[in-house]
Amino acid sequence: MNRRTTRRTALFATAALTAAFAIAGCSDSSDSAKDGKPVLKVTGAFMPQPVTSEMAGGFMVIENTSDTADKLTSVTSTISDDVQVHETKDQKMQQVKSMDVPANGELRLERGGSHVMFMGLKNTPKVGDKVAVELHFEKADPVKVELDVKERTYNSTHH
Ligand SMILES: [Cu+2]
Repeated sequence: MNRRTTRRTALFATAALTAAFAIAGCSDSSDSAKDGKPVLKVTGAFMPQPVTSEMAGGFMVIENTSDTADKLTSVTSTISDDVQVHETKDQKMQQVKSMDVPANGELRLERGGSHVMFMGLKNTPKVGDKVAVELHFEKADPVKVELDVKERTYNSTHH
C-alpha cells in the first residue's frame, strides 16, 4: 500500500467513525471535563541506567488535578513484556495489582518507595536513551510517557 492510499483509508475511517458517533448521539457529553475522567499529569519520569538486562526501575510523579480518585492498574512498554508495579515494605519490594492516584493529589514513584519494575529487558538502555511506556488507569485514558535514562545515582523526585 503506498502512502496516498493509506492516507485516504485513514480519512475515510475517521469520517465513518464521526458519523457513527453522531448517529449514536454520543457527542453531547464531550464538553464536560474529559467526560468526568480524572486529569493526570506525569512529571520527572526516569529510569536509572540498568546494570544488567535482568531488570530496571522506573520512577515518576503522577499528579491528579481532578476531584476524581484513580488507580494505576498496569504499565506496558516495548522494552519488557513483564512490567510490574512494586511497593516497598520493610525494605522489601512486592508486586501490587494497582496503586492509588488520589484526587487532587499525587502518586509518587520514587527511590526507596513504590516504583515501576521492568523485568527481563529486551535491551539494556544507556544514559541519554528514552524508554517509552504507557500507563494504564482504572478511569483515566492511558498516558504515554518517555522515561529519560539517567546515571544510576540520579534522583529527580528527591526533596
Ligand atoms: Cu521492584
